[in-house]
Amino acid sequence: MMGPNHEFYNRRTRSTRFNAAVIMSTSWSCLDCLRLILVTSCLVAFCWELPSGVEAEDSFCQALTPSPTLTQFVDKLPIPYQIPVNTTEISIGAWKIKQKLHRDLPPTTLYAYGESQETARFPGPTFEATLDVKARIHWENHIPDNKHFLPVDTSINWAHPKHGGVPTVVHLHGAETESIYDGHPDAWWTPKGEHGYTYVTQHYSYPNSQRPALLWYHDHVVGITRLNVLAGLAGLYFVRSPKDKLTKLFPYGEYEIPFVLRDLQFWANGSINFPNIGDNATIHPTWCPEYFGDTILVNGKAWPYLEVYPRVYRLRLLNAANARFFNLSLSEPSLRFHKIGTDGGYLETKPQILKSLLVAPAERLDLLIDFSKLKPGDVVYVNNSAPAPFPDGTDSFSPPQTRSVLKFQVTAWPNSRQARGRPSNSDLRNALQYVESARTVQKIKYTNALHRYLRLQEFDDANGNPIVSLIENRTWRDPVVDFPREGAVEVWEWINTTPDAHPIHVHLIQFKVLNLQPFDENGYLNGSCNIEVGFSKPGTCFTGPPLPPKIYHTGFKDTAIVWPNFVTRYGIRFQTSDGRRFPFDPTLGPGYVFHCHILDHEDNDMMRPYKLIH
Ligand SMILES: *[C@@H]1O[C@H](CO)[C@@H](O)[C@H](O)[C@H]1NC(C)=O
Ligand SMILES: *[C@@H]1O[C@H](CO)[C@@H](O)[C@H](O)[C@H]1NC(C)=O
Ligand SMILES: *[C@@H]1O[C@H](CO)[C@@H](O)[C@H](O)[C@H]1NC(C)=O
Ligand SMILES: *[C@@H]1O[C@H](CO)[C@@H](O)[C@H](O)[C@H]1NC(C)=O
Ligand SMILES: *[C@@H]1O[C@H](CO)[C@@H](O)[C@H](O)[C@H]1NC(C)=O
Ligand SMILES: *[C@@H]1O[C@H](CO)[C@@H](O)[C@H](O)[C@H]1NC(C)=O
Ligand SMILES: *[C@@H]1O[C@H](CO)[C@@H](O)[C@H](O)[C@H]1NC(C)=O
Ligand SMILES: [Cu+2]
Repeated sequence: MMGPNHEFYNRRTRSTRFNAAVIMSTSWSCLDCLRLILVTSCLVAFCWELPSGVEAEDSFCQALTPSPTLTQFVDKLPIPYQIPVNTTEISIGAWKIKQKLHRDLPPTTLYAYGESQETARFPGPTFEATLDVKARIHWENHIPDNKHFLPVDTSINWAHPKHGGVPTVVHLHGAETESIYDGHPDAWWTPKGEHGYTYVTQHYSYPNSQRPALLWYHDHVVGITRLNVLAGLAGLYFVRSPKDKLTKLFPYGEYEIPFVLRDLQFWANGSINFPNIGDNATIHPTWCPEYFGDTILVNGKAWPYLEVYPRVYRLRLLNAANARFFNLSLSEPSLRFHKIGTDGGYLETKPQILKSLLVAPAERLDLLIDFSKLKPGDVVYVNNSAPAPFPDGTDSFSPPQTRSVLKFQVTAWPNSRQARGRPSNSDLRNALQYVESARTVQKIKYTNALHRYLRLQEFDDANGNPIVSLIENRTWRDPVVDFPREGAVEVWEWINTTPDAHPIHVHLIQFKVLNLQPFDENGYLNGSCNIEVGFSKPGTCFTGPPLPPKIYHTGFKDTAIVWPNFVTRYGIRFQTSDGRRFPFDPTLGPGYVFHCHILDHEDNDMMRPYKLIH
């Protein structure tokens, strides 16, 4: 449940960033004015005369103007509509839309997925795929803008379409799929028909031959993923096992609730407030190391409520935020989260009974909550206690309102349903027993595994502002150096020398977190000790033994939290998550990628390509 022992790591200060944020976010101050003068060279007199807020079109990295105050829990939780997917191809577009994200907020401009502009929403439609039944989707781009409505930073590697337009490409996160359908960052397309150099097709096909799980689809264009996903290009995708459907042991239909979490910041007119002036605008005009919004949304509504009957519910949770981690808890002390699955499907261990849940960007959780002992009229809040950035942030980016997420409102059964629909209270026990009995623990041998060492490193400017974070000191554009063999078992050791926890995602496969081990960061970086010495000899930088994976690391994962000042080891088998050969040739096409899922990091080179070989 707890993070690693804090004594193990060596905090670097973040004072520059936090001080600026505290000063800038309070109100229109002299400092704001000075910074505006510096950046936009407006006149002092002009600055002082304008009323507070109105002129603040410029938005400083990590010092955003607070959003308008919004009453919490006034909007009903929306449920994205479902579309079954199978071998009959359907067309899904990216559209420019306006959507109401809160009762009192004017409609917000978004880019979103849908079959038409009228039906496009954030989150996009929920796709319902069936195990081992191919799904065909034709992904289209109908975004009419010549220029993105969010600020593109051209100083970082990005798609750079010559004829303008907003490029898009779709990654089905967690899917075990051919690389031509994986949404490779350079395989983008624009409405004008221009595309990136690894583009092959927009007619995608997903085999759905993997452990049944909740996946999600989202944009993945090189250098603007953070903008396209923030703009709304994301949605859920279930791979369902027909067996699960038949047993009906788990709450389903209206009792299975998709729960897409994210944070955003707004201007009073409803527009998304995204920084257009970077920490160090000389180096990166608009790029900002992490985007944190002060408004928490679930399924595209700010602080919604959900009416629940006194029974068991299943929550399918995704953290779709750019950078915010959530540590969720329930205000009703008698309730627990029963965690039955994660990114790669059901747990292979017993369900976990938890009071709190740490969930990083892109991670998913499959949860049961039993409201059956509660009375009509009872309310239960879902609260959040994670600092931002995680784990060493202060309150600057987690103002009090970000501590609340959603309100469950317990309601009496309608008379009509009292008789038929009301399930017995033993539901939870049966469901949990089913998960336990259905588990097939896969024994994977790591003894002869090849080890890859992947150093995560942040580079700062002279004032301590992060400028870039790299993996093995290589950029996205450096050549591929990682060529795992199809079917091989490998251990990927993430050596995190930065102050942040990074949710590191590997495409194509589901992995297991094997362990994590603390090390001396200074010694490692100055070369006085070593880590990359193989399995037989222990590295000399370690300051303690390997620790077992944390509770949020268990199960099959495609994205996991890599702690600062620890080496986190992923055990990877380059096969399907259920231990079969891939039903396609994974060595073909542009290849796969691994990256940090803090999208602001990913876009600024914390992403690398990799390719499989036979
Ligand atoms: C999450 O919050 C709970 C309190 O609600 C706390 O006990 C727990 O340590 C936190 N988890 C992490 C990983 O910080
Ligand atoms: C909304 O307000 C912001 C801040 O004043 C401004 O920059 C933006 O252009 C406005 N958007 C619209 C659509 O009016
Ligand atoms: C296949 O998907 C289409 C489009 O969503 C749907 O209309 C149809 O019912 C599905 N067919 C099957 C056999 O599920
Ligand atoms: C949880 O959030 C609710 C609603 O904002 C608040 O009233 C309550 O005090 C919070 N509980 C905790 C433990 O923070
Ligand atoms: C930007 O970085 C350069 C190089 O480190 C540094 O000289 C300059 O002071 C930085 N500017 C700001 C505004 O921090
Ligand atoms: C990273 O690579 C650059 C050249 O691309 C080199 O100048 C620098 O010394 C390297 N830094 C580290 C820490 O390896
Ligand atoms: C390297 O780091 C170690 C451990 O922090 C420290 O003891 C040592 O003095 C450093 N050496 C140099 C050359 O900076
Ligand atoms: Cu990161």
